[in-house]
Amino acid sequence: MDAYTPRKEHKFTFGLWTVGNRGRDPFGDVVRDVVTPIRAVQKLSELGAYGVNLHDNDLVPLDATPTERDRIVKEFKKALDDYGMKLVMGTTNLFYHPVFKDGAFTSNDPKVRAYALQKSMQAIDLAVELGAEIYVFWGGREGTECDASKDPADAIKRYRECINFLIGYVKDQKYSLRFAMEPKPNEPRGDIFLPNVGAMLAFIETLDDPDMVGVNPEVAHEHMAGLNFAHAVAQALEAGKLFHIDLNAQKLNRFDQDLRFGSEDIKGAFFLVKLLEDHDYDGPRHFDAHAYRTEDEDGVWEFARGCMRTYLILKEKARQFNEHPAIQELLAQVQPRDAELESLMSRYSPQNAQVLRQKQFDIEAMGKKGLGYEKLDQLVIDLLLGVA
Ligand code: GLT
Ligand code: MN
Ligand code: MN
Repeated sequence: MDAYTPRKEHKFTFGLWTVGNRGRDPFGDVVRDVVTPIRAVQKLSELGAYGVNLHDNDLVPLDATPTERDRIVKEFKKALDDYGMKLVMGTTNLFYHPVFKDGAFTSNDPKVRAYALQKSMQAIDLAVELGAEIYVFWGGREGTECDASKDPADAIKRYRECINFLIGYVKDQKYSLRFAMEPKPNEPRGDIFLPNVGAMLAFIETLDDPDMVGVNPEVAHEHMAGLNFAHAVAQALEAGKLFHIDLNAQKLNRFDQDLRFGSEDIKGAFFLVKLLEDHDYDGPRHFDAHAYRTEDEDGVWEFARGCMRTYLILKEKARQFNEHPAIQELLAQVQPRDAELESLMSRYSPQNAQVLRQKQFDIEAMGKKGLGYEKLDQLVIDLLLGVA
């Protein structure tokens, strides 16, 4: 036990598929044994996690009979209770079976879209039965390689129709469930529709009940698109749309690596944690990542421990940043206040416009002033490297 030991109140969660990842990749087979859902719940609880997340088929095999389904669900519920764990988020696997090879909600084939809706309704029932309050949609197969095959505007319309249908279903069932949509630019498709947080936020506003739907941004996915993840998350937070978050790490311009949180781009990870903590984000912190393929089961638990530990170390660093005298002094200098100008700009009025027009600005002096960001950034580096 030290200051960086995770506790339930930190709201750390893991998908069953994350610690259950067996290391299969396009070039090689599985390298480690199955971690059953019950084992995952038990071990993650021991490590200090708050809960788990699942796809329908992470728990209930696609070909399970209704009796088998009920038995599996009962045993899983018992494990959650026994180990004081929550089922926080549910989602549908709409990408693994060959039926989804050209998309689920955006497939050209109405039969595939209808099956995707049927599967989603069942998966929603399962998630709600287990206590989930958040439901994620990751459209992994919603895209194309062959752009001749479908009109992308039609694809968006179909996507909207399906999400609206499920909004209707949830309301009709009186479930207390919010949706979180997860963007990704590519992989497994050549290109995926609604590829980043900004695109997703715009799409959400066109739905039947935008208030019920937010985003589930993932570090690796925005990085694959070459974007600044903290900026994407900030936009979602500021819009009240950060319903869930997938934390991991990723080298730029690579395949979706889903590395241990904070294992790459430590500065980016720091500013992300600082953002979440400064803004009192109180949703779950989900680690959507997996252990290196070199690892056995012990390595999987080291991976899980590492994700949570790094988050807590960065949280402490964020606290130190906010109290660091030299950093705060520099920030005060570069973030000046001007009550008169701020009030003038806060709202348009003909009077404000008139006053603003008359203002004199010494733009030569303003342009010449150095901002001290080299010093500021180095102070952050010193802090992160433990010498501040
Ligand atoms: C899959 C994907 C993740 C999604 C999961 C939810 S499944 O592992 O890579 O980013 O969050 O469907
Ligand atoms: Mn994810
Ligand atoms: Mn990923």
